[in-house]
Amino acid sequence: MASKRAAPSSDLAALRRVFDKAQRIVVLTGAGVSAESGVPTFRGAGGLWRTWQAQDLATPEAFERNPSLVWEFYHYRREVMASKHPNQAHIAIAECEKRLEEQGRRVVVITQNIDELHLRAGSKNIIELHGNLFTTKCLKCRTVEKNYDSPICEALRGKGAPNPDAADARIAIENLPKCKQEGCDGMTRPNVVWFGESLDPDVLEKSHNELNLCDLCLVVGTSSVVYPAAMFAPTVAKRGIPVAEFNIEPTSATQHFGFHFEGQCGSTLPAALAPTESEQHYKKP
Ligand code: BV8
Ligand code: ZN
Repeated sequence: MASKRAAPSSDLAALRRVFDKAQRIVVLTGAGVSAESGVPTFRGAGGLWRTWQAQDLATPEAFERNPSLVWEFYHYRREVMASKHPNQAHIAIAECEKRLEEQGRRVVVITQNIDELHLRAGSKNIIELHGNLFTTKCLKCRTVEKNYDSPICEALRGKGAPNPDAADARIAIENLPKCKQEGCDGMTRPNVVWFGESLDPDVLEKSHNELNLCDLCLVVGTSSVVYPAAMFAPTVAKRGIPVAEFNIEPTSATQHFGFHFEGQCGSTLPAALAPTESEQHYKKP
């Protein structure tokens, strides 16, 4: 019988003592960290676009079958971000990274999100596991391009409405977003990792390196159901490193962690990452 681990602690003072000593902190985030910014999560009520679950459209098969529909979905999510902003959780992580860097300590965000809110909050050490909503990949020359165009192409202007009765735009392939490389003109796709696609090996290697070196891991706003990200924090916990989960409810991974703080991470995370007693006395060399 596997040893049943004691229930996770919700003693913030105990976590803060661990945080005070930590030199290398990994913050693993999922859609829940952006929930209070108004960005719909995958599996919550907001996980629906028209009559689709996000994971029905975030696949190479869906793109193959109906690139116009998949581009409408990503176009909608890009346009939605114009009115969304980093919340107190993103800001607390970015401020903590900056403060601790001056003390020679490292904070790195490993995010499953593609919404760029950690970047916009000021985080510098960011690993995007599943790509980025504002980059495209050319199917012909494979170039990955940054792209903040709104709309990303004329044919998508005004398209992407999320309501179930909205008609699909049925855009011809030649009018979908194109590569901007000189003389290429190839068709592009969103540069995100779809279900059934492998993560970028460099991203995986960088992530494993940070996870192997960290002495504290925070897991924020993820249901821990999508692999391989779902294994990251439990693997750190198995190394005997403290792991603290921040979520509005327990998850399938909670049992692996020493700490679980229930609540909206826009409130619970800033309380956990605020300057500690000893930091007040830290003097820059
Ligand atoms: C892979 C980018 C190797 C796109 C995403 C069959 C065939 C092929 C693969 C598989 C298969 N079966 C299983 C797999 C593996 C699959 C997988 O894990 N599937 C799951 C569903 C079982 N994984 C993959 O395919 C990965 N690749 O394995 O490659 C391979 C290759 C070929 C064949 C086999 C293996 C690739 C996965 C990446 C998919 N892309 N995103 C896009 O965004 O459009 S995943 C997407 O969902 C997000 O990126 C995110 O990572 C993911 C999980 O969602 P969460 O972030 O956890 O969000 P969720 O809504 O679920 O939860 C939100 C949480 O926040 C909740 O817990 C909620 O309580 C909490 N919360 C809400 N509000 C708050 C809050 N917490 C705090 N405060 C709040 N205010
Ligand atoms: Zn190209």
